[in-house]
Amino acid sequence: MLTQELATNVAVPNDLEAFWMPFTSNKHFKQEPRLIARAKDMHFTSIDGRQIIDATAGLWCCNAGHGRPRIVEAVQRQVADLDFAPSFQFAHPKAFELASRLAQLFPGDLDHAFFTNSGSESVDTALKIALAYHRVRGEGTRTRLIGRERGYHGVGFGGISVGGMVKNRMWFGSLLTGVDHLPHTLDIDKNAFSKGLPEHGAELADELEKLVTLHDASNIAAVIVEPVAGSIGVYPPPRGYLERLRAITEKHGILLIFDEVITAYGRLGKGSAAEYFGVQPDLVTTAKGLTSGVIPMGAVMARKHIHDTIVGSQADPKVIELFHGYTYSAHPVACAAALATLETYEEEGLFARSAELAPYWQEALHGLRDAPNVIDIRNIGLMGAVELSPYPGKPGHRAYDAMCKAFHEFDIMIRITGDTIAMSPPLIVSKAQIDEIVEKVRGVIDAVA
Ligand code: PXG
Repeated sequence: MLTQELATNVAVPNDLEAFWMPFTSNKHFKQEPRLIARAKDMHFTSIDGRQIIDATAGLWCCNAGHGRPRIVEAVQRQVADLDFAPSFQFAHPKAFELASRLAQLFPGDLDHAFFTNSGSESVDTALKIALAYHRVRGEGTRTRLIGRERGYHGVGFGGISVGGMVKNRMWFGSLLTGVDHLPHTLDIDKNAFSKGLPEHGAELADELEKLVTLHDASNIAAVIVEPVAGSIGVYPPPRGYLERLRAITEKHGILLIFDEVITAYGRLGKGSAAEYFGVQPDLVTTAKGLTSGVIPMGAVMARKHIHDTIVGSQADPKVIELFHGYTYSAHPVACAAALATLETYEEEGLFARSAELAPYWQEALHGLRDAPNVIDIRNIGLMGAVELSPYPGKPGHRAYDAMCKAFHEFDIMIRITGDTIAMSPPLIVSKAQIDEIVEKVRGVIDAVA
């Protein structure tokens, strides 16, 4: 393949055809590519040498920022020392060290970590653990899974079945059977421009009671929700909603799974949304910020009784208790990256920093209320969304144009979903950079008015 050298000294491919890009409009991208060469701290460097401020922490994952020395060095060292060790029937020390660290980080008795390589795998893992748990306890009729409209739980068949984003489901056949969905919680009529948690909508959790009445609790295994719906465009939960969901699931012996692929590791100023909201789920799915995006890795945190029930189910100690796992579960390089990431969070006090910045972020973001076509602004922690009205008859196009202009003309990376601009800067962002992000987003919104 021919290459050319540009401002960044990075070889640029001149044939973009072979890479079938995920969740991308391939045709348009390849006409007008957005290529990234390097990253450091709060910035990407585009292939033509421009500094692009990262308002999205990559894909909600680079919570410690980019090119952080401790993480880079840990990965370099680990890959030289132990590039791979199997986790089926063998192991390496860092896997145990990391699991113990995570057990301390997550609240209550979420004391056991099952390692995966992505959020999607974490979700499928958690759903399978939920089913196995009930079966081992002799409640094998509990097979139904309940998700929520507009939820995003990755792209495995389990995840899209409990997920509620129509485009992610409609092409792929019958999915898992025995799945129901709670209603989503966005109510722009009542809650537009709420700062933090919206006041209206806690009662939407009561829809779960209707599903219990319909199916009987004895057939329901688990409910999975994102404590803050991220991918759909940042829907903080209505005040009291998560508490109600916990009370109803507990009453009926249904497991509650929080999908914290976005919300864990400081995004809300705490180790987890479970801690932030003071609501104790039975299983927590994570990925992304676990390694600050540097190496793919996910972890499912399970409460003690779930782990002990499954692991304790076999009298014979030589029998495998859970027939599940991935070749790369607890990959040594990923474990090293995760440990160095957690150390970076701790050393630099990044969770506390995120909490301290959240009010500043909120006010800065809500300063966009008077920008053209803005119909709602939502925020919590260091997550934010600005919802725009669509171009007439062309849903999604206004935000798509915004993303392209943001990159090419305003030197900022934003995420979009429908006509919503979503942001989640690395937790190292400064107040001046928050101002810069908001000013650039205002320019972008003006440019697509
Ligand atoms: N659960 C949640 C809550 C997520 O946000 C996944 C599962 C799946 O993770 P993996 O690692 O399999 O992609 C996610 C991922 C976006 C965006 O722009 C969001 C995600 C991924 C890519 C883009 O909103 N979330």
